[in-house]
Amino acid sequence: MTTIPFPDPNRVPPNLPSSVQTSELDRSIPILHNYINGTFESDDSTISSYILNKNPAKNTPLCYIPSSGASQVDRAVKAARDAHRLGIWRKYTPHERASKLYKIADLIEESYDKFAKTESMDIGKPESVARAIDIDRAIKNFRFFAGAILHTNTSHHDMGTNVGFNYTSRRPIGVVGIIKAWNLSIYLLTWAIAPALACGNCVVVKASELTPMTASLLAEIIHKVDLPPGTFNLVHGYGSEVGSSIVSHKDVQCISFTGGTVTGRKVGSIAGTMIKKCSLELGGKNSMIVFDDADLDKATDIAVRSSFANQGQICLCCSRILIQSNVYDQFVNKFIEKVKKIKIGDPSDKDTTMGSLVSLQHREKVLYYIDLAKAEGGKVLFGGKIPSNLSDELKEGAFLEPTIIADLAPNSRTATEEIFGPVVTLHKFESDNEAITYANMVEYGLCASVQTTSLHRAHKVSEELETGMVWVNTWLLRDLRVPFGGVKNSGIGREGGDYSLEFFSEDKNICIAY
Ligand code: TXE
Repeated sequence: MTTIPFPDPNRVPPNLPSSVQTSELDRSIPILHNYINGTFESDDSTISSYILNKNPAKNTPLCYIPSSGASQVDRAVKAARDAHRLGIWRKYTPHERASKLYKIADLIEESYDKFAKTESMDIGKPESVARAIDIDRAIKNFRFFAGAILHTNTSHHDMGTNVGFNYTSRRPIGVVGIIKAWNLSIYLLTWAIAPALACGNCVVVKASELTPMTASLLAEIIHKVDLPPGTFNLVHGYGSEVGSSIVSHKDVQCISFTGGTVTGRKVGSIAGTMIKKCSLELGGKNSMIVFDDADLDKATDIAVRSSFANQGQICLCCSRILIQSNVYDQFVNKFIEKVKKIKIGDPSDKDTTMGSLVSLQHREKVLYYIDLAKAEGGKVLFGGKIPSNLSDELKEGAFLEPTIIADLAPNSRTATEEIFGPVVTLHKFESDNEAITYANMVEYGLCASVQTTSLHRAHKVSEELETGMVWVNTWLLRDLRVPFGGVKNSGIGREGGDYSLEFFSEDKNICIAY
């Protein structure tokens, strides 16, 4: 089994927030509580320590979350299991469930500003990005799947008269564990919570300990719409405690996970051993291929977004740009000119287009890779440093310049390992086949972006790429009905549209003899 190499552990600390004993809490900092069986557990005396969640742009305290463990998870799973057995939620008609999901979407929309500000502070992304992407999509996720269950259908197979016929009975699975990463917190959480609830399941949810806040805002909204107690449960804590307890709990029948491939392997191995349904949306090392017939103005606009959106912390970011050699210089000059216009600053400032990374530890990981790139012969054409002109308020933040590195071998570690930050490597290629070979030479296979004005080339190259998704002359243009997911070390399974409804359900074939 190929291992995913990781930076030098002596140089790069784990990407985890610190915790304090209950007795040492700073009572001026708010506490976000677990939400179990319809109750915010503000009096859980069994919690012995709390995780301190910080604003990564200012390195200032935002809130505490309970460092929960197996006992809190067990209570949450029991609540979900009992609720499912009682059957109030799963016996709602699709219309009744849809109306609750539409109500959740409406209440998120009513608190749009609060969600956007909170997500921005929690992750470090510009508030304008949280507003345009994350919160907009959270609302759309609930509305999309509320509508989906009103229009979906299941199959019927007729064996001919006097023989028999079959119908597919689609039912909820039961208790679903939803564990998501920090980079697009409420966006990823709602992408699984909405369909799981729409299909009649009960859920036990864990947000990343790095970005817990909008998950708690969602719990407040779900409490307001009055879902049957136990239908939705939120347990905060470290992944190694709460996440692993959810995955390994005997009464959790299905797991929807988004995160790193290293952790995804752990989750998948436990789910496999326990025969649980499991969807793994993992890491990526995606390529953008720029052919000589591409519109270079458009291609460089797309490259700025696909390289540096969310500070490069999106599994779909294209961190390797493969450029046909006869347009290489033109592309690079245009690309750098546009990257120079990126404005690093206070995420709450409306003019900011690049915020901070999610944590100082994660920035250390990205800086490690920039040093590795230099050691592997790379040349930093732009960026590569901690910005020197930050205000006093931002000096402690996890900021990093957008970084462009050239002259690395396409099979170098820097060009094949997931960095998950604002770093792109540039590589020349001669022929179409060489571009495809370079694009496919990584262990990941999430997505790719192909820039060409030749339809033939677009079809041919897209078919040859070992990825779950390809965008041609665009990037991250999303239709929620399409299959979303990767191949190789980017994960297993597809979510989106009917793929999600099928994943979060159990289909039973019932055959009736005439
Ligand atoms: O993910 P983790 P992290 C990549 C990116 C990043 C790396 C690690 O390279 O640097 O993954 O990121 C929970 N059992 N992506 O640290 O550790 C954890 O609490 C069960 C790509 O965020 O995988 C969190 O809620 N759960 C990715 C979630 O898993 C566990 C987006 C993800 O944590 C657990 C983010 C365990 N043993 C990072 N350990 C993408 N594909 O979008 C942790 N968790």
